[in-house]
Amino acid sequence: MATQRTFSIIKPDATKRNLTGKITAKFEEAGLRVVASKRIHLTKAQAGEFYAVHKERPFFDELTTFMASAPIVVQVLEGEDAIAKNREVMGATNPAEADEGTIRKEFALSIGENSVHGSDGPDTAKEEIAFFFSELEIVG
Ligand code: DAT
Ligand code: MG
Repeated sequence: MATQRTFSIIKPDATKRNLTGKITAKFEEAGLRVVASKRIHLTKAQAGEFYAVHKERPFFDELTTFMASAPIVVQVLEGEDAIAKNREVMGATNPAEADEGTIRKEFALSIGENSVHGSDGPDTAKEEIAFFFSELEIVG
């Protein structure tokens, strides 16, 4: 597996609790390199655009309200098999089902306030990176 890039969000529940550094350290310890990073505050409409794939789901309103409730940190992570590796470090969507040592096991508050987002495949990684970053902002 070659070097890959994936897209990550440190979500509002985590930025509010000042966990940006602790979560970033988990990525770095797993061999992922932060090659782009910025702190932003989404509008609810922007959160809806980003999570458009979930717009028919019952939790869509809760999800987009939450994602616009406080700042987030968006990052591009680079490394060997970065997409799968990031999903591994994140842990299961529901923290009650997440493995020991994962970010969600350690930090997530609930299935909704689950501290991190990570791309689920190469196509979504590409789309999600382009949603937030220009090529000039990504420095490998
Ligand atoms: P993941 O973030 O692990 O890729 P997902 O893509 O299925 O999970 O869902 C996106 C986000 O939506 C998830 O991180 C939190 C929220 N979500 C998912 N299922 C939910 C539920 N049953 N209740 C509330 N929020 C939920
Ligand atoms: Mg997902």
